Amino acid sequence: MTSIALPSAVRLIEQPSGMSRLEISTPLASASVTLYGAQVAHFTPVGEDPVLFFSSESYCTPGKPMRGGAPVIFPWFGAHPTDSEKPAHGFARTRDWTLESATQKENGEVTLVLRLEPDAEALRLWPEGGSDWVLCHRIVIGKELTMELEVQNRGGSILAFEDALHTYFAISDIREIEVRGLESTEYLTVIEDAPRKRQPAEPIHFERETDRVYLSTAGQVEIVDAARTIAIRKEGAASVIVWNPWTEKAARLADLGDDEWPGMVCVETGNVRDNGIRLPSGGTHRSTTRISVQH
Ligand code: TA6
Repeated sequence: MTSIALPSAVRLIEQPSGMSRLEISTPLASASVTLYGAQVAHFTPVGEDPVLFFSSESYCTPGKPMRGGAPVIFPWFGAHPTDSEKPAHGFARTRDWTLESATQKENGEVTLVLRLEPDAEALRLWPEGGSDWVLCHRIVIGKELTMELEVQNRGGSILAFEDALHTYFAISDIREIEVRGLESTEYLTVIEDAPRKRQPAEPIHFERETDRVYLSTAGQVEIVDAARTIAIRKEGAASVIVWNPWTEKAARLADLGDDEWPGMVCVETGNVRDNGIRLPSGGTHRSTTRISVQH
């Protein structure tokens, strides 16, 4: 599955199902990254509870997305804009990526770089993307988790895409937490009384299914839970998507346990809808998210 020399902190666990993953264990944190989808499935700093949620009912078979960790969304967010037959949230999360490098620093920090390049299937699903793009996911596992998506446009025309990290966070109870940092920010939604609204000048509290795309926001976002605060900082990611399915939608999701929805919240970072990217020929776009735990 890979010919890359792995540092001692990184082990390749090959699965007959094709869902090989890298297990990382250092004095700073442990983590698990699947080559399928280049997805950070688990991240736990030493001395902390797991930071990411991963559904016990998640699919773990090629061709199906995994429900948990930080799925990589590219080149479109949500349903395909014109063809409902195409996979929701694009195809990056259901493709095998190539491990380009795995390195470890003296302080224990591990950096992985995974790469996705166009193939026939990608061209079939996304003809407008052509064959001249490269998507890299650089993952740094330390006391913090850093995930950086880099898109290179090696073609001769503008490359238009959306990208996101659809990160699932482990929380005590969605009804008890609040999300700060999006006060007074405009958001899009398809499940409220208007498609375009504005967050009041107060944190987000959760009392029902919540599915919001916050636009053009640069600041830090925080998930404030009783026992800890999870801080999410970002650069090159103008959108923040906040989602919890609540009872009825959770019951419709075969890959989410009916009783799991209170223990998760998605706070996703990327560039979607009004914030979609139009990358000029020869250009590179980087979207970086840093996740840390504070007490
Ligand atoms: O996170 C926002 C969202 O687009 C929700 O509408 C919901 O569909 C969620 O993503 C999960 O999507 P998935 O395709 O992973 O089931």
